[in-house]
Amino acid sequence: MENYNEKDLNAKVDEMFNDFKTKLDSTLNVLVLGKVSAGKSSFLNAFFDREMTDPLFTVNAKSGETTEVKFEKLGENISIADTPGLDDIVSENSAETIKMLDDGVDIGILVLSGSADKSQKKHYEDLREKSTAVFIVLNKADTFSEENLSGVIAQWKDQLGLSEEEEIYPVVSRGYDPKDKEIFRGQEFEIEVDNHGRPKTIKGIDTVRDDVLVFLEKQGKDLLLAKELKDKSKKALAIISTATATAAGAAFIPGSAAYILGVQAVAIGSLGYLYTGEMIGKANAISFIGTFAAEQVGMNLFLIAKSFLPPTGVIDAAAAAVAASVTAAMLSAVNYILKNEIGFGDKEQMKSIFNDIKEQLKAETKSAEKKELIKATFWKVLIKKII
Ligand SMILES: Nc1nc2c(ncn2[C@@H]2O[C@H](COP(=O)(O)OP(=O)(O)OP(=O)(O)O)[C@@H](O)[C@H]2O)c(=O)[nH]1
Ligand SMILES: [Mg+2]
Repeated sequence: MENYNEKDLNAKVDEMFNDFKTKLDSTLNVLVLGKVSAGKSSFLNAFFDREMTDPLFTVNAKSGETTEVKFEKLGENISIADTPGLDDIVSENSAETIKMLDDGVDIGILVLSGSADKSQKKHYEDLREKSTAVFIVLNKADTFSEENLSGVIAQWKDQLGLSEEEEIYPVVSRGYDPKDKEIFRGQEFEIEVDNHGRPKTIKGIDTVRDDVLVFLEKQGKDLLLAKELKDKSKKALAIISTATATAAGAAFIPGSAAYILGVQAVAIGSLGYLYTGEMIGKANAISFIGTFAAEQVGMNLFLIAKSFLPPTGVIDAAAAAVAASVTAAMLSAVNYILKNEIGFGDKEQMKSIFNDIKEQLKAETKSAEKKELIKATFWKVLIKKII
């Protein structure tokens, strides 16, 4: 056993957990520009995973030209401005949106529709200037045939002066206009919804959102968006497999017990925030780790670390597999409890879920090599089967 002491372990875990909390205290500012009726409000509803009957932005409220700036907050941290153009923000003196521009826009989204025209270049340049990252979508992709779509995108790239590699995402955000109906053989039908209440007409939004999430992860802001999504499973799986691979990698480095505990505590905090939108306290996160990893409830960090981390000098792939399996099992158990809204009250139940998962993982990773164990993709495949 390495020379840890309780004080050092606590200090390291504190530091990592506080860093994580600070990141979540930040804000996410999203600014959307695009011409009238391009589908900006529809796109935002789809992007933020809204139910058809509960849109964030009203779609097609009135016919004719509307140049109003709309501003919405999602929870404490997310601000969204839905605007026809920056000139309108200034002329309307939209205080909240002006503040957003001063604070800094994280994500600028240009919503295009129809065939390419030069008029959107100004919007694109405004977004470039104001936002950390710009994403461009071609909405109403359903109004083009498959064959024409790539040509239209190429023309838009040309008009906006984009390079070949810069992406324009074709999307369909239709479904939030209360008057909109499906027409089949001349008859009108209501638009159908999926099991989360989202219109089934939506297409391509996940691809844009995944890329936005990849960008936000680098800024430490991905959870702010991910917690808004109806389907948490993709992000939950990413949190669990990344933390597990990190724990496996760290297990090869002597003196990393505190770091591994910190990784586990932060991952528990992340899962809690993803599902509930609230922060789990550090003490709670540690107590979960104790529940899972230690023989008895209420062990201190030192004993917890000792119970699953290998002694110095014999850190081999098998020992790392144990540290990783414990990490994967505890996070999968936390995920199970959050997903099924069971509550963390029943410690015996938590332990039993944990032990079942740990045994499965141990069996599956017995002969895995070091280079596999430290890969998040390796764990993703295994954990996906379990959670
Ligand atoms: N066919 C099709 N129609 C869409 C799509 N997205 C939105 N629409 C429709 O286009 C119309 C305008 O959509 P909005 O979301 O209100 O557009 P907007 O850009 O917010 O419009 P303003 O706020 O008035 O500038 C509505 O009838 C939508 O249902 C799409 O992907 N395909
Ligand atoms: Mg609108």
